[in-house]
Amino acid sequence: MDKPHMAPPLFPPNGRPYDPVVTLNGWTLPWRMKDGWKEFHLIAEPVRRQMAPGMTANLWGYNGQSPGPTIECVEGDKVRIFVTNKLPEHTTIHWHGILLPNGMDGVGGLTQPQIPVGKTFVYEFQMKKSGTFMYHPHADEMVQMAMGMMGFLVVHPKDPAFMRVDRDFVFLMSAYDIDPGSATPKVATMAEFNLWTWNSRVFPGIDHLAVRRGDRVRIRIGNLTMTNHPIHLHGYDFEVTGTDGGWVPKSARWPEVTTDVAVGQMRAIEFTANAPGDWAFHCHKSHHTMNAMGHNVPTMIGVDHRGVAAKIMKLVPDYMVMGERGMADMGEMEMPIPDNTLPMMTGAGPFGPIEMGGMFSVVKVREGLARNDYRDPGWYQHPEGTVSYAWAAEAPLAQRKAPAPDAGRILKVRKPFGHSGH
Ligand SMILES: [Cu+2]
Repeated sequence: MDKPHMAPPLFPPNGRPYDPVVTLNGWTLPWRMKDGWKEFHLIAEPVRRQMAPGMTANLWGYNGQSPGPTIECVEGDKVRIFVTNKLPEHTTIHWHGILLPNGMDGVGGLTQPQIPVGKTFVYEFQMKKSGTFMYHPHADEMVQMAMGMMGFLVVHPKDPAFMRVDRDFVFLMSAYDIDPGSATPKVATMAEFNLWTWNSRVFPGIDHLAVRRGDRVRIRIGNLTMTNHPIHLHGYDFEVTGTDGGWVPKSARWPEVTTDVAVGQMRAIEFTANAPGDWAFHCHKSHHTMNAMGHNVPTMIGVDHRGVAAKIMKLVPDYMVMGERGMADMGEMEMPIPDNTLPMMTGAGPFGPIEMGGMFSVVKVREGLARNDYRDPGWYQHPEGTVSYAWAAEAPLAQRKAPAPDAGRILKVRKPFGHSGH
């Protein structure tokens, strides 16, 4: 797969019928039927993945892309999955959440020998239940997952009417530590990642989720990063209807607008798209909606450093004064950055800079889209009088808390330096 854009849903050409999913910035792996078995072929190999226009990373993945293609099958299917190892080291594949014979579980050393370089192994099992699953290596896991090896696995219900939705989106969350100006992740990083991705893409490279008004929508999310991600949708409340353990019974669901997806977990959320608009959809950790940046910068809010800046500019003509009013300026400033590096916060909307990066996209709910049309419908046209507006007259007096008695005192504080944590 050479394109970073979402492939149209792959309707099953044979086997049991089902309503296919769509993979954000990804695709579904075709199969062949052989003597009642559904045969898939994954090739583990180094890939190049464009994370957003302007930056491409050297990753490892499957069949030309990271994450690998989505595998779709149906409850009851007998699947045979060939795995060819074209990596420079051995690997395996573990089928996360699938109930299968122990020897098919893919844990190198424990349930099978690792797949040597250049060899092909076969996994065979029957899909006992429908749901939301994933696949990833269980061999040199730290390195192989830090390099982007993972993929989505959806098992559709045998009865297509069960849990039926109109649009079913899937993506995996992964994180990378790629120094500005470079292209290969630092695989030993444990916590300080600088690129928080959905399907190894960052905003503004992540597909929009185009939805027809009135559609029942499911979004399935899996987390293979090293931390949890509270995933937040604007404009709607939703319910978690499935996990990697199975479907959640109706009586056990509750309404949410944010659902935390912990490490190694998957969540399927559902809502009925009755409110048109461009609704932000993102991780609620504010550092996870940013792209790579140096985090070792002091807080400059309230510091007047114009005098110092003039002196520095004699030595460094390109020096930029920034941060004393906050950092929003960076959303539009044209600061020189190294090649193959994305701005920390970026993206342009109909009203100006969006000032985002990382795990951010937009659910675009529109009237009258065609049934399987996932193309970007453009920006929302707001009905007259429904957009927040500038107040032309004098602002009415607001109540404010009385200032503290010592509010006028100037505090002389040495600012603590250093910020190394997310
Ligand atoms: Cu996050």
